[in-house]
Amino acid sequence: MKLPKLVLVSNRLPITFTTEDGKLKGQPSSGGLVSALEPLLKAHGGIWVGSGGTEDSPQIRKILEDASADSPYKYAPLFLTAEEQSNFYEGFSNEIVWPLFHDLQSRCNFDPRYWEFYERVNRKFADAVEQASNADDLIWIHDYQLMQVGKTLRCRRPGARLAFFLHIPFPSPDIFAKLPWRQQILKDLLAHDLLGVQTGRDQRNLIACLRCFIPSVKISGQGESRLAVSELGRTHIEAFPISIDYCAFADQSESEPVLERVQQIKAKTHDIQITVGVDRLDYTKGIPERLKAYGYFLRHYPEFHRKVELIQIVVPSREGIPRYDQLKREVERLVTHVNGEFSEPGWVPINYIYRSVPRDELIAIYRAADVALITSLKDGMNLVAKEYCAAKTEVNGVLVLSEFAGAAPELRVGAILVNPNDELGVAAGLKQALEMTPEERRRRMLRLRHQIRQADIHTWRDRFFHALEKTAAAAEGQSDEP
Ligand code: GDG
Repeated sequence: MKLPKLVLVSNRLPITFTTEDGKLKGQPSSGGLVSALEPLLKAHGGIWVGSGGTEDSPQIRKILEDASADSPYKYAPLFLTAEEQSNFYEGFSNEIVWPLFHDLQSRCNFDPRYWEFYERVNRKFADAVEQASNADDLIWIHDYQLMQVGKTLRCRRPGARLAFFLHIPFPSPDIFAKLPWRQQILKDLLAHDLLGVQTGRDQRNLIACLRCFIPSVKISGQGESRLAVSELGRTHIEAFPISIDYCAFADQSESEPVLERVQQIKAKTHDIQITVGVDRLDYTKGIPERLKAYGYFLRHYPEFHRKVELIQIVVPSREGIPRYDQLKREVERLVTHVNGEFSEPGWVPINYIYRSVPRDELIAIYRAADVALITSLKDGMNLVAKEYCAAKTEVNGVLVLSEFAGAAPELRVGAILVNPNDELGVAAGLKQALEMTPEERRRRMLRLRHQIRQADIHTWRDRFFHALEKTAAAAEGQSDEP
């Protein structure tokens, strides 16, 4: 397939700036969006438009220029003011859209000032994209912070090729209805030629919302690919479950440094079964719920004392936002509580790591872990689930996965699915995993690995581009068939 020139747009560039010993440094950002898209842009080339933060400086520009020179793709940064960052990102994006789209509407703060800034910053992104791109480039906008960029670009360049992918879930009409700007956001999304969401659940919800709040829209097609036709144009709506670079994870898992590190970890844990949890610090990931369920498990199944350990990695995220600081304290309190209740000399049931660890270390922990315990309250996909399986090249290990993660429909073939709100159910799922025979572990892990291998990030990209080609062809023929 001939791939178009790509201009990828996301809120942040995949580089984060930190100051170490008084020296400014650029580091790879962590998080699902970057994990998924970075390998793709590396292989494909193109331009990545995104915010470089709130401090425009010659040093930051220089770091980005140098990084662009060494990389197969180029960075096109824009910079926000502190006020924009606070109202657009922390405010509209993370106090409204993020909780609402994860079905946690009681956490929303519908401040009208946030909306003004959301519109303003989305226009600013559109300006940056316009400057960085040519008329026939494919402009691929990502995620909930940038739902209005396409609309502005469409007004300026009616023939532009515009695609959008939403990394988080799309809520049902009952929940979406709470948004004061619900109709506007839906109309903005219809400015794109192709609208990608993670799962069939999200596609159904989005279509139901369009039907409820924009009654003039005509929806055709069935199943996977649907077409929305309105006075705003034609938009294909399809589910594209995002994935990982399976081979890269599997290869790295077999590498010398990772194998050595696994041996070190195992030497220290002897006959203890390791359970792992890896999450950005976020209330949607169900970390307190997991810790409570783990506490319940230890309380009710004392035969597992000194036989299990939970390695819980929490990556700092959205620091400075009060809800996130509160969550950090809650997680620390629960870790202390469980460890205080059950620790013995020589055994601490939770090994809590509050920082981002290097990728080799992360993969070594996946490889060493007998169980991965993922309890998201709701999740667009959850790449950790897929990464864990890809790293298990010895075809062992058990995945215990929230039924509310976007990954659940694909991975139900081999995972133990749990309801994260059901403390007893999660504890039972963990017990089942820890007691599972090696034969059953192998059988389930084979199916999981097969599923992830055949639907990896490259397949995801190809499916997306293929859908875009079909969209363009259908538009030429002006058929109402998706
Ligand atoms: C959003 C959606 C959707 C984590 N700790 C470390 C580390 N990570 C990497 C993991 C993984 C990524 O961060 C987390 O991805 P998730 O998918 O689990 O979650 P979000 O960041 O919330 O991502 C999500 C995703 O977008 C993609 O569409 O799946 O639903 O919320 O790749 O490996 N990486 C390193 N050290 C760590 O300590 N190196």
